[in-house]
Amino acid sequence: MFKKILIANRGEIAVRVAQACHELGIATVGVFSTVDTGSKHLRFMDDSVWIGDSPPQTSYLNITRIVDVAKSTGADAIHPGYGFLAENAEFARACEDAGITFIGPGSNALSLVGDKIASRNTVKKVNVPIIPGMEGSSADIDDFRSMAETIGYPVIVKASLGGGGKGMRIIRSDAELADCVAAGQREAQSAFGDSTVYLEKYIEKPRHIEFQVLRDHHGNVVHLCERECSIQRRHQKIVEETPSPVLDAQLRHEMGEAAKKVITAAAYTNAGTVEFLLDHQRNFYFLEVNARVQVEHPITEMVTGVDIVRQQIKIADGCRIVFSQGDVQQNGHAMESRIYAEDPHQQFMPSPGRILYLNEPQGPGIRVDSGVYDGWNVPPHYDPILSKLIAWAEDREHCIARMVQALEQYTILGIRTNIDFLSRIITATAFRKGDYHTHFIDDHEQRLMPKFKHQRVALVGAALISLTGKRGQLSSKSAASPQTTPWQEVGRWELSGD
Ligand code: MV4
Repeated sequence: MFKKILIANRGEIAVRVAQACHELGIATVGVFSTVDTGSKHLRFMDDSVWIGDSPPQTSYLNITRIVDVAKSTGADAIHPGYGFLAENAEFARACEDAGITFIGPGSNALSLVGDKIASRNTVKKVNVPIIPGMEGSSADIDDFRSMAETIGYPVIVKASLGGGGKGMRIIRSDAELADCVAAGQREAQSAFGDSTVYLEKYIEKPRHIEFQVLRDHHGNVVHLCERECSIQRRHQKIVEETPSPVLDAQLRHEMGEAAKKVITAAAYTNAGTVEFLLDHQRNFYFLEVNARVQVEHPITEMVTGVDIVRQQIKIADGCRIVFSQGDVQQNGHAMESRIYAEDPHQQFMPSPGRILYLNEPQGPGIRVDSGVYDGWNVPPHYDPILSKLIAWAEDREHCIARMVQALEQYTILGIRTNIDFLSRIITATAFRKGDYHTHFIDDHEQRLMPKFKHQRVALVGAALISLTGKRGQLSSKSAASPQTTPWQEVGRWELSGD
């Protein structure tokens, strides 16, 4: 087994990976940028090394520097977490060349799944359904036009090296086609350094369902069932759950087997996620492979009992997966809410700054994967995710109840967060019924957006209580102590009744 692993990341995922390392008796090397000198993840490292200035380009994306630190500290392997260099084939190759194990797929598999046109062709060969569309790009707009006529409008133009929605454009008629393809090419060039785009049939309001797969270096492959990630805003997932409210055993089996075929066809090893779109007739289509541990991996861990990060490390070390598909079971229901430092009142702009007070929820079935602490100054340079709140219970209704309570208990003062916004999603009638899709947030904007008026009333109320000293009247739950302020006593609260 590895003796020492460098964790090339920060925040909650670096903490998560360090914990898995220590459970396996593996030492950890943390890395940090200038602004991250006091970051929480470093408390979980045996050794920490400064890798550069605060901008990601000079630190967490600095391939040569990170490989050099791994060499000089004697690390045998690097875990990239998610984001930053996690799906960078050049980085995986640099690790391979330096004799350091990259904990993820090989650089060839990484290149293949990073190329949408190439992966569509690979997937098609093993008879997994792909969205009808082009199987190669073209420099000729007439090829786009004839494909659009064959599959019918609406169509969508996508960047071959794209992901996360960049370079995508929906085209609803022939009149828009040429301009949209050209705009897609320009956007792809500037975002990915490659202007290759292709056309697909546009699927209206699909559900996003992904399968977690593990594949070892001995050809063993298992899937750990699905995660439904349809609740997202601007291609950023916010709430995920498993099982999906819409899959039955038959469809789960078909999609799971398809996911394993995709991973095997790509000669992919380690943990990977196969994303599918599900349309209203319950047809599923391969979308893409995510070649990393995902933000939302904990919900799969909660229902299957499999520690995905531990499996990643063991697979990278050459171990066999010791359980088979028949051993994988979904036990109960799990849901994740992503806690972001962003302001729903200001178009969800990032809200960096000092955390003045932090109360993370706890209790039966509650897990918090957190990258922050009380007093930490959340820097503006990186993704604004603070933590992930995960709830587990024996069924979906109880899981929702636990999530609602835990969000209620979650207090972060000093910066703006999306916690109230998350509560409104979880308590929305359509969500409770499992009746949602990838356009849920747009379609329910009225109900989900915060209401300024009530916040102002709340602020005045709190100020009055503070001045008059009549504490404890707002909430019977709080045990007033002379050391605390009303803000701390009341936790999170909101006036309603519009
Ligand atoms: C689509 C689609 C509909 N039809 N492709 C968005 C991110 C990128 N990975 C793929 N995406 C989509 N591709 C076709 N042919 C709708 C989306 C999409 C989406 C997909 C998954 C989760 C959320 C989404 C939100 C909007 C659009």
